[in-house]
Amino acid sequence: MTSVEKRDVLVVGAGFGGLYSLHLLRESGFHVSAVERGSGVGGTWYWNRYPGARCDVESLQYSYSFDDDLQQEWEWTERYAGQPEILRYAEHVAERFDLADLIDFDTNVESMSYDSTTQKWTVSTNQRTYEAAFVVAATGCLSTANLPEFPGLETFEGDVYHTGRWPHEQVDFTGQRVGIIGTGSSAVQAIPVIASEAAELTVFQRTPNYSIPAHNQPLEPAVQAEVKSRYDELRQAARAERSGILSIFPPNEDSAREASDTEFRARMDERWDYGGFSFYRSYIDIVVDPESNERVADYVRGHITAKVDDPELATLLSPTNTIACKRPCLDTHYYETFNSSHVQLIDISDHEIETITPHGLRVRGEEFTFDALVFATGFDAMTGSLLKMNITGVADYTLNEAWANGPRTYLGLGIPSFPNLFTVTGPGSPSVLTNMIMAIEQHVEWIRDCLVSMRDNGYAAIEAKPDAADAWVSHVNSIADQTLYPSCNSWYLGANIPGKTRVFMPLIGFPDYAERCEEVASNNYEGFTLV
Ligand code: NA7
Repeated sequence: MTSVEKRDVLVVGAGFGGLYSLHLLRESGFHVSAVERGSGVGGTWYWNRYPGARCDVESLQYSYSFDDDLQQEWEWTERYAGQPEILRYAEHVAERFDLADLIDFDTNVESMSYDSTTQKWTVSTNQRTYEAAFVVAATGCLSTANLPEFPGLETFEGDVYHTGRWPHEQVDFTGQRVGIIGTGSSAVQAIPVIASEAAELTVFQRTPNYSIPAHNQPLEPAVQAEVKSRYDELRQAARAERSGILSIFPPNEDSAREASDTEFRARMDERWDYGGFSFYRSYIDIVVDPESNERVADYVRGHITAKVDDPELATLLSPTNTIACKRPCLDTHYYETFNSSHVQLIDISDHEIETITPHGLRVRGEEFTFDALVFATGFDAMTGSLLKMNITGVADYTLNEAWANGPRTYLGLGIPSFPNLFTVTGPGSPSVLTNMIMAIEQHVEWIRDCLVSMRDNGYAAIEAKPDAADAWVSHVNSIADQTLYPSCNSWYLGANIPGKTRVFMPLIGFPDYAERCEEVASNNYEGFTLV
């Protein structure tokens, strides 16, 4: 008989959510460990090693705030950190806080089920079985790659890559004919870098995307020192922002629709020249008022037209949908890359890729030949990794059944019928609409406080109440419905995955959310049943 590893808490995932969970829960006296399907820590940053992979949140903000020595001592080198630097940071955190020994790597959860009698989870993995009173699913929001079922894919004789599962060894496209499918954030980052190596790069675009220049640059030591001298104050100010991200531009209540042409142009130019997501803080109503939205969209299209030499190509690269309802992209010379004669854009908005062939692919009745194919086709976001774990809760009810009509959580932290299971940055929480590390810290601290409170008060099980979850799902959707977010086929809605129920998954607005979580805790975990 194989032995069962017993834990107070089993954490699934060793990305930023998992690492912080391990640290805090061990510090609070729980017997805790983690399972991680990768061979190292870092989560998203472990898997997404594609050329040009970079965080769109500035490095001085996209970092842990929980330990002052860590935030003071770690030196970032660029305004936006690249994947290798963020991965080094995650590895440093694991080493600094002595976490690696708590992690079972190369360990994939195959199934887990809750026993209502023992009030424990049994978690089966490809390596061993665990029994834990609590499971913390720190499985990431963008961690299950979406590779659509293109017919003939297995016949392709060249190299195949997915941006979200990039190999660890250096990939060199020098002299190669490369085809890339997709024009989301990952592609927007990868295309300029792959183009700088490849002999020919062909981009297959189903929907064009709005992208704002990142204006990445080396981080001046004086800037870094200044931020570090006021870190606590800045972190606190960030938590008071809707997105949890601070901008050098103060928020305002102005409407883009009402601005004069001169005022509008000056403000937008200033944000464009500064770069980054501050662009979207220029006016309060960009994701609320269709006219304001269109005015800002048109401003970006003007830049695309100015950057791309061939007017027809500029038109093809110019989106017409609502700006910012799909996750906005930041880039370094994305549109300019299409001015190179070895880069071509193939518009497939009206044509599915018919088949992958041994030497390339066929679309619009035309055959394209490649040495390598790159799929930048995104993720089964927010629910994909949770549903893949084959989770069975009380009375043999599976998570796949529970979420057949979309994810149903309370606060994005708990799920009715699945007691003692917490989701870090789960659907229904601000998560991907914020600075993820900040959202992770808030969630993990809430979970730790909850577990300590249960231990102190002699409770063994906590479960979200069905009516609390129903009300929460309605709340998340009613907030989204007041905006333009649900108006296009984004992964926020699950609309990028064929057959996935269309439900707006993240909650807009971090500060109100964090306050609500605190209220719930101080009202003796209102909306949860404790036994
Ligand atoms: P995204 O943003 O989901 O982009 C995926 C891209 O792949 C997008 O352009 C899709 O076109 C395209 N796609 C997906 N399926 C197909 C098929 N079947 N045929 C052609 N094209 C397809 O994923 P990313 O990895 O770029 O970014 C995900 C997040 O990671 C990002 O938002 C950041 O938060 C970090 P579509 O738009 O669906 O027409």
